[in-house]
Amino acid sequence: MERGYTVHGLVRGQNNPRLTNVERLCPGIEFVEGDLLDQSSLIAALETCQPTEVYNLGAISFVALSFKQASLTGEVTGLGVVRMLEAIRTVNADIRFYQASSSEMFGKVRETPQTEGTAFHPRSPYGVAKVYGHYITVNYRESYGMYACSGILFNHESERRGLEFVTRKITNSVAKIKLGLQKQLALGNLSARRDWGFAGDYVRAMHLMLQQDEPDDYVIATGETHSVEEFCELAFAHVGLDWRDHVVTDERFLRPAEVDLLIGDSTKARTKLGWTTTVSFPELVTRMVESDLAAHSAALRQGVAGG
Ligand code: G4F
Repeated sequence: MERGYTVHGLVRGQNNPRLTNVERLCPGIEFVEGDLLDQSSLIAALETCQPTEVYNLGAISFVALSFKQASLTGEVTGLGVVRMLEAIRTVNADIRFYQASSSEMFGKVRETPQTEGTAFHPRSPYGVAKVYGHYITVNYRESYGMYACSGILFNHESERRGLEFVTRKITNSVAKIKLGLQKQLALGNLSARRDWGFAGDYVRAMHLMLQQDEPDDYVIATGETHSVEEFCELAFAHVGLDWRDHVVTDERFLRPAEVDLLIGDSTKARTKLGWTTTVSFPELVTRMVESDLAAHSAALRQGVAGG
């Protein structure tokens, strides 16, 4: 929107509770009804908005949930992509398309670091569905000459991250523990390693991909990897606490199959798109902890003021 775009957000369901959140965070977005499960609704949405660019970030994106709702994940996260591509082909084949592919496609990694050429070995129904989304995007580009790009994004975080994901779960708990609102934080696999970057930087990469002369696929990553344990250590230390005094492990948060290590090589994006990161790992942890601290402190003050 800062770049002068009119932005339409696709909303599904009768009374989607997330609508209020998005309206609060990004006032000015225009909403249009549509559902990745429903082909005709996507065609209608494109006919209404007449977009020049479509960013498909829609998915069941929580890996743990995908094990419990595997076929729904396939429908939304996988087949949803082909429905959107078909809608574009029907309404206006010149629309530029961005598919949010994921480093979860690398899964049980075949090489380190992972590049655009690394073979996929997904470890969850989510990862499998994303592999389908990735290849159908490549296929529509090759078959129909569509301007379709796939961004293979490694984990990207910010203070807007959902509380179910490990980074925000940690920073939110750190804030609550610091303020005396919570005592312990229960986590699953502490030794999993991720390449965590700042979401704002990654959104710039998505936009850059659609401004090139030719469509292509790009890995977007920081090139650093850190464990969940390291994330805890930094987050707790930021408020003067020792993570070992508060973190417990709980097998309920372990996954049937785990992705142990992710670290991306984004040389292609850095060279061809001129893309760079602006937020370091310690800065990312700090800004997320600070944001949760501010929110819980404010709520506490209001609670006290209101009796
Ligand atoms: O934060 P996570 O749930 O993210 P995950 O599974 O890496 O997926 C995220 O990044 C992908 C990009 O690579 C996206 F495609 C995807 O949509 C999503 O945004 O888990 C990170 C790691 C995992 O290894 C998990 O097992 O943290 C480990 N973990 C340990 N304890 C936990 C917990 N994860 C969660 N969510 N909750 C825990 O208590």
